[in-house]
Amino acid sequence: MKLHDCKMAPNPRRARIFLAEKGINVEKVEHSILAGETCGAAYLKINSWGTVPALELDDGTVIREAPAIFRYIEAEHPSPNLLGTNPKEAAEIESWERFAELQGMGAIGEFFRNQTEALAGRGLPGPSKLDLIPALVERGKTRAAWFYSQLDDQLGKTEYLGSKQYSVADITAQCAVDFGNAVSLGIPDNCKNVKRWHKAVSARASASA
Ligand SMILES: N[C@@H](CCC(=O)N[C@@H](CS)C(=O)NCC(=O)O)C(=O)O
Repeated sequence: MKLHDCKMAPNPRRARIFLAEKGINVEKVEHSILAGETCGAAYLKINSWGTVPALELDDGTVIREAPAIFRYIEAEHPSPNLLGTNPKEAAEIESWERFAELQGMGAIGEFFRNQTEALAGRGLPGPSKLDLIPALVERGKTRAAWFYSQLDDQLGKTEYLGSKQYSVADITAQCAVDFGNAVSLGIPDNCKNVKRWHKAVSARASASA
């Protein structure tokens, strides 16, 4: 099994943290997004969507999309549980995990991508060849503020995002927040609950993955 990866990108980090939490070591194959390797012919043969992470199994199956990787690994290695232990908890975790990707990662990605010259002509991940849209920089910032406020409300009620236990919802939110930190969209000062939670998830050994 090997993980198609890009060390500086936030979505492959979701898979790396998940694997680290499970105590699973896999070979990592680095593909530089900024150098265009994920859109190059060699990588598109592995994953025609041109995205990372992708998990390649020993039989050649390629699993794309971080949540599909989570599901596969959790089924093969159930312990420690990261997707929820009963239907209600699993649903809560999945809703927050999706929110963290779509509203957190999505907003911060929109902010970052549309002002990054190195990504000109690559308006969306993968071989889209779409123009950047500068107006999405400001929109991404506004969306990110809403993401942080929703996170803060929830983390004022629960220790972790999706449930009482640490879960994949925390992993994706952590990757989104650290992406925000890296591109000057860090945790707003008034989001004390997000700060408390971020300190806790950052202290886990998996945070360095
Ligand atoms: N929904 C996908 C997101 C994957 C994604 O967008 N990955 C980014 C890196 S953070 C990527 O592959 N970018 C390639 C590009 O920008 O061309 C998942 O869950 O894996």
